[in-house]
Amino acid sequence: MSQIIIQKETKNDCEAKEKIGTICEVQKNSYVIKYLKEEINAKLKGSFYHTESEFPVVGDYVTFIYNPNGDSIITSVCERKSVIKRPYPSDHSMTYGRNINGQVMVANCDYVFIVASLNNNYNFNRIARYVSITLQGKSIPVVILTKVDLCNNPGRYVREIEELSDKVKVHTISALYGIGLEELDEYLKPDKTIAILGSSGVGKSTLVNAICKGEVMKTSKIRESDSKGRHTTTYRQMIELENGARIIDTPGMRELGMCDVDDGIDETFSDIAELETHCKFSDCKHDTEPGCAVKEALKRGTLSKERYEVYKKLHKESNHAAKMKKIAKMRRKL
Ligand SMILES: Nc1nc2c(ncn2[C@@H]2O[C@H](COP(=O)(O)OP(=O)(O)OP(=O)(O)O)[C@@H](O)[C@H]2O)c(=O)[nH]1
Ligand SMILES: [Mg+2]
Repeated sequence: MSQIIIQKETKNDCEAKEKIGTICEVQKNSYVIKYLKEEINAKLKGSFYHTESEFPVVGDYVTFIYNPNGDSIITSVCERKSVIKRPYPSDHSMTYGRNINGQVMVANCDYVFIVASLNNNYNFNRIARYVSITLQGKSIPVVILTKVDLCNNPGRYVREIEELSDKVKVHTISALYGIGLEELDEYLKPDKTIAILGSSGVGKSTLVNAICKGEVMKTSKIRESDSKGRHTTTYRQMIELENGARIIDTPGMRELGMCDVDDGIDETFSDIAELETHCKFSDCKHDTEPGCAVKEALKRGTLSKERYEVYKKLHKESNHAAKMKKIAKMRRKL
């Protein structure tokens, strides 16, 4: 269909008219744009390299000038409705890098599937962190606990995630044995975009293949010695399902660092954020101050100590990121 449309246009028409497509793959300096049903290779317009404009990421809508004889040219990135961000790999690059606000990994996702496997990979703090980052970036977090076929007591983990936040849904699945997959249909609707995030080896690509009912992504066995994955997926890739839903498979991450995501943390732990508004002093540190609603809830047992510790730890990290950003801003002004 799209091919017909593209072929009908004369060369001059194609060069003159800007089109809008979606970035479905990024590799070093080359991009693949999904335009109708076509995949079009593209490069960035030179001005991207001389200005502060953000480079496109998978999920971005971009304007481009179609070139039937070679790489098309991306001219701009459309406004993003949601992002998943992380800090640049080191404090150094965060300070001197082109964007001190952090590195956008994927854009315009309606849902983020936060994938953890139920064999040695489950880590409550890590999931809380992913949820906060997702909410901060304006996507909806969905926790997917995979490899349920290898776990005797999945209910324990499900309850823990349900108690983490009322903003989060949780599903247990086995992509290998087709267990629980039908529960995901509610997200896989036409025009919805879903990013799949999680550590290497948890079964992200196996899940993509199960959803697509075919081997779209390469998968490989985890190491037997420590159950860790082998970083099989090496770049982010968007796959469109027949019904028009889009899934973005991503490489496994060792750790997802945090930018300043205070709002996302407060949204995740909305009960604690709400409690804080009842403290006598607005700048209460929940330490020795009188009239502290948080300490009172901890004493009464209506707030669990463990949950509060995770909340505090995430805020501490987020505050550090905010400080780094301030320093970077000041350095830029010098
Ligand atoms: N038992 C069991 N094994 C699974 C399940 N899902 C995936 N696996 C296995 O886990 C291994 C890793 O799966 P992948 O899909 O490659 O993992 P990944 O998360 O994409 O890993 P990276 O691409 O490295 O980030 C493979 O051997 C899969 O067969 C499951 O539901 N049950
Ligand atoms: Mg993979």
